[in-house]
Amino acid sequence: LPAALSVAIAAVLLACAAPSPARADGPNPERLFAEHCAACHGGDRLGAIGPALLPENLGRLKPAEAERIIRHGRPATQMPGFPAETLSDEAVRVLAAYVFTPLPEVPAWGMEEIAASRVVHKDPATLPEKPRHGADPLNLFTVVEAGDHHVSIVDGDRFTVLDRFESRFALHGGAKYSPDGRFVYLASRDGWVSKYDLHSLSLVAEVRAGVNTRNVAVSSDGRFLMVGNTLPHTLVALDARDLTPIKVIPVTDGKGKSSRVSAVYSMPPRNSFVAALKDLQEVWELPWDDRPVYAGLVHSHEPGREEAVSLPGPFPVRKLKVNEFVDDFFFDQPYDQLMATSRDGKKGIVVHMDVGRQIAELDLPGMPHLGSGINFVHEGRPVMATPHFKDPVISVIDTVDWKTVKRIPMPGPGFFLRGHENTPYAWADAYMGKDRDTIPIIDTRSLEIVNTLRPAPGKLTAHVEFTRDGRYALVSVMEDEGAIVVYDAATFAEVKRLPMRKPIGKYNVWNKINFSSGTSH
Ligand code: DHE
Repeated sequence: LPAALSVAIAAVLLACAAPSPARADGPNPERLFAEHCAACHGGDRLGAIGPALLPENLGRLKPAEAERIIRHGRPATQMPGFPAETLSDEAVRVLAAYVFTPLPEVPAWGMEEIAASRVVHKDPATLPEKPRHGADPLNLFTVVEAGDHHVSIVDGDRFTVLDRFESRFALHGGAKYSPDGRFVYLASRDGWVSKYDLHSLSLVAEVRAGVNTRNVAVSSDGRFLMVGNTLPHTLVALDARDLTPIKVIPVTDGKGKSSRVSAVYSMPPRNSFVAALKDLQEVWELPWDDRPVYAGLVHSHEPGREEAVSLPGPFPVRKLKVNEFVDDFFFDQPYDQLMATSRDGKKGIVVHMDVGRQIAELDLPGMPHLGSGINFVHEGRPVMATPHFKDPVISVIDTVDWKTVKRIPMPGPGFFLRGHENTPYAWADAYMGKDRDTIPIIDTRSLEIVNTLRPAPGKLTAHVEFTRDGRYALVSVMEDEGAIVVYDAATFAEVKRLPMRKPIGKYNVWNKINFSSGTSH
């Protein structure tokens, strides 16, 4: 049913995308797009696995850069390069120009459309009080299988699959749980948010909160979800009970410029969501309780660049001006400070959330993937570690003086990193390198690699998550005929192998709801 609904919506959206007139000479842009781009970016250019390709949505991208990306691909994404045998120079130019051509009409996606998209599968009042399975409800894993767009719920003690259901097309990013671990929320790249009940193992409700979505966050009081979109340029607050939309917040600077959202997360100690923006040099904080956490803390950062507070009503926006466009960010463990980078920048920045401005710069070349960072204590100092998309290193940074403690050499540039309070080891990958079938394991005491696993030689292997007690580590062999491989986290011996269809991420309930220092936010 979800797939059928997706197709129906795609058909409606497609109807909005009238083709531009065919050119009499030279390559035909619509035909080229349909042949080479539509499978990932949608026949209507509104996005699917890949982002929407519309001038409104290309933000900081320049036409020459678009041509380079078409030819050479984009690192750390699923965007491949198209060599000269596939696309001539002229075809590349035509395609790049095409994506900067406005659609006659971009579909509106406001309160009305969001509310109309909502599907209620189960009346929340009919859900059981206790789990209908014998597994530890706080040691379950939600596994996203991209191969056939399914989700598996895995018992984290017996390593068996309790349920497997069809998801929306192209789920992306971490599953998010209600604070009690009872419900899981999933977001798809094309804007669908699904709520699933881990007691009855059934879908509760779904809503399409955007046309192209980055991710979803859950308030730590469990009442709200906040969805960050790249199309339209909005943040959307949902009622966590049944996914009813509460508020659509336009992401603009108030002077006519709008922005895609890079990501939104919750900051539990502050009772607020924080969102970073791709096209405005601002970080936004949106409190979910009725007491603005920042009362009296409105500082100016530079003359003429005052921090502004706008939008009365629920989710007022506190805007922090920063010196970078933020693509990727991370928090220190107390959630006082935010580290952020722009994908094309050489430096990172640190924003102190109470002070309300940038307080430090970070020396972080090589495209760090801060979203995959972890926190731990090294020689008595709080540090964070992050892989880099471009450099074969893991950087370890002191989160007090913001100095680089070490750049640990790795077999290749990586994507993800995971740790856990009950193990001294952090598990990485070499996703972006030629040894992409390896899982290097770092001892957080010596900051050296102590073991390298190769669960399925020749097959892309990445993304690790621990059981709630940190005794076992689950690793994804990310191939269509892939697997989740369970390892003993102390001896590194294989314990079990569960066949899966291109498993990407997996998320342990306990680790996520307790904001484990070794897991993602
Ligand atoms: Fe992700 C998380 C952005 C490409 C798999 N990725 C996230 C999050 C963001 C993000 C903002 C945090 C969401 C959350 O948990 O709330 N991802 C991006 C990109 O900008 C990038 C580089 C380009 C893009 O295509 O958007 C990108 N990501 C990918 C992939 O190509 C991956 C490997 C496969 C896929 O499914 O698209 C991929 N991203 C993941 C996974 C997570 C994720 C598995 C969750 C990690 C976690 O442990 O929480």
